[in-house]
Amino acid sequence: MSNLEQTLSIIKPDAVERNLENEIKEMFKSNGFTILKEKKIKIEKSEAEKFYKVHQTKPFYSDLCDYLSSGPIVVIVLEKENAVLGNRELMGATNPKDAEEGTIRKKYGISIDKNSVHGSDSVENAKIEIDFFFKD
Ligand code: IDP
Ligand code: MG
Repeated sequence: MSNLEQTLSIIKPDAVERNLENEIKEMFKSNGFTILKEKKIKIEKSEAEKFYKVHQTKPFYSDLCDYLSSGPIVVIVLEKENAVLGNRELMGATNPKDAEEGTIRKKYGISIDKNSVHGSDSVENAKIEIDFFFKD
């Protein structure tokens, strides 16, 4: 049965800063994802705090929000069959040290905080996150 999904990816400041935007987008395309929407933006810390609200009790929350708002990011809506899980697999583990060979974070991630990409973790959150950046 067909299960076309959309998911939100963010190319984080560490990757944009190293000009990895096109290489990462090529990885999405060569893995069968369609880029439906994309924009390069810079967000305020208050917006990062909203986006990462689920992590507000974590010790790394403030640093995380400082980081996501520290420079330009590219927000992307990806579409594919089972896109949410597929993107999580292509991204690799949160800590690049634990990421599998061939994943984006293994290839480009620097550290657990500078791990180059974000990806929605469920279909429900994907909808919320896509709306967050693309609701007009
Ligand atoms: P995910 O990005 O793989 O979904 P989450 O657990 O949702 O990982 O965490 C969101 C982001 O917070 C991670 O991508 C990472 O940059 C950062 N993060 C997660 N855990 C830690 C930590 O233990 N120390 C510092 N930063 C962390
Ligand atoms: Mg997450």
